[in-house]
Amino acid sequence: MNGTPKALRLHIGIFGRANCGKSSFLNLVTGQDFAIVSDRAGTTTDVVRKSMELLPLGPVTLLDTAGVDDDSELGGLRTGKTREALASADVAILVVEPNLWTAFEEELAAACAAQKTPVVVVVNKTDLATPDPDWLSGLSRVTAHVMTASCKPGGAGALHDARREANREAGREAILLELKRLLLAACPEGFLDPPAILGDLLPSGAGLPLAVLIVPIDLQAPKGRLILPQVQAIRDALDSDAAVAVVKEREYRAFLDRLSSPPDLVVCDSQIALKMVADTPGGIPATTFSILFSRFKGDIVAMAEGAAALERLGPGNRVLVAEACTHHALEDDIGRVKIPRWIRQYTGADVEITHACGKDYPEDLAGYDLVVHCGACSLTRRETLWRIERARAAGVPITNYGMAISALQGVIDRTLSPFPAALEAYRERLGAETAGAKRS
Ligand SMILES: Nc1nc2c(ncn2[C@@H]2O[C@H](COP(=O)(O)OP(=O)(O)OP(=O)(O)O)[C@@H](O)[C@H]2O)c(=O)[nH]1
Ligand code: SF4
Ligand SMILES: [Mg+2]
Repeated sequence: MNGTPKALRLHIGIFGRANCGKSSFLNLVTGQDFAIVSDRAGTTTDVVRKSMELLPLGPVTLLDTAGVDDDSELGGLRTGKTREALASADVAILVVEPNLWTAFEEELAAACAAQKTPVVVVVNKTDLATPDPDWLSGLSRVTAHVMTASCKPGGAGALHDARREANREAGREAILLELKRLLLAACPEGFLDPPAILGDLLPSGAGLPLAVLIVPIDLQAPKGRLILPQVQAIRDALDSDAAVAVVKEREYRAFLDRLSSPPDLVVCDSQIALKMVADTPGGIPATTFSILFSRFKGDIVAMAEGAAALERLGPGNRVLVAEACTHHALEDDIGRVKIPRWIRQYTGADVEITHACGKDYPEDLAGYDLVVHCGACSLTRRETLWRIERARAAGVPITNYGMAISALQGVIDRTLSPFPAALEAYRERLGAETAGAKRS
């Protein structure tokens, strides 16, 4: 499966000895009683497939398999199917019981290693026995991705006990979040391949497409060069057999007037989005570098939805402005000065704004009403997706600087127009936010 086209869904196989809780774990992940669970070893007799959306990984197929140590009559066949599932898995979840690692687990791990399938070990049934710390740390020789879990079934009357049900749901959420973290870290590179930067926004077929990039050459621009996102956008346009013109903000309008036909795409620095939109005739797809990179680096739909939360910020609300690297703050620093100022001007409220730099992205985001993240140029796509996922798990909307600026300047409908799914998500969320604000 190496080099798998990115459109394919990630296949996650669940393996382990009979009765260790593979089907229970599948049910926990899906949130449904999908696979049959019983205390009789050998319950799962064939591979059970369940496709679902597992954010931030996207579409996945989970494969629940028959225990590999099953020695019943059907064992050989089942083991054969389990073997087939192992061959087709892009990531293997190895479910084990606390302090139990025998030849079966060793053989499974070796089979995964032989075919270079990344492994996540889930030590299940931790409500029955506590894993010995040495045993647990010894698993690092198999994989760096190890977690503990309990899929303990609910006792009689549990469904009627609201508190117990809430606790169980919280436990499920915690297990799911840790699983997502490990899957994100373990999954093969190909599945996290970023989408194009802008090539797919240009027309293909007859004619030479033209992208116009408006870049600021001001005091904050590095001397003698362009910054990385600008260079990457140029390269992507060239890779897409398009022509690309780079122009400063001041010359942009005159440049447009010189063209005999309109450009196919205009991209500008977020901070001049308002002017770019005013200068760009309607009908020309127009966006910002930040919005392009919110897609390339992370999840544009989540970031667009998050921008709608600006609408309901009011006094006492808390916003986290997060930057992925530490840098010397400039006088009119975007994260420290401009974004806080614009948010307060827009909302007319004394919103509380906290900053987090570098690796200090808080573990617990639950106390915030919105996270506004920087462009994350120093983070990998995996890292950015994980930050977005943590916000999502805490129920906190997240957006990025450029998306927020477009919303605060009132031009986000235009700058999101090349991305219909993101625009729709923004509008839907905005509708919900404004309805909520009117009610309260
Ligand atoms: N206490 C406890 N019981 C669990 C846990 N996970 C699963 N079980 C129980 O263990 C038994 C086996 O669970 P299954 O999910 O059917 O195990 P399996 O690995 O799919 O089993 P096979 O399909 O037979 O290979 C069931 O009685 C489950 O309720 C757990 O974390 N804690
Ligand atoms: S966008 Fe974020 S990661 Fe990139 S330089 Fe700015 S603060 Fe650092
Ligand atoms: Mg089973």
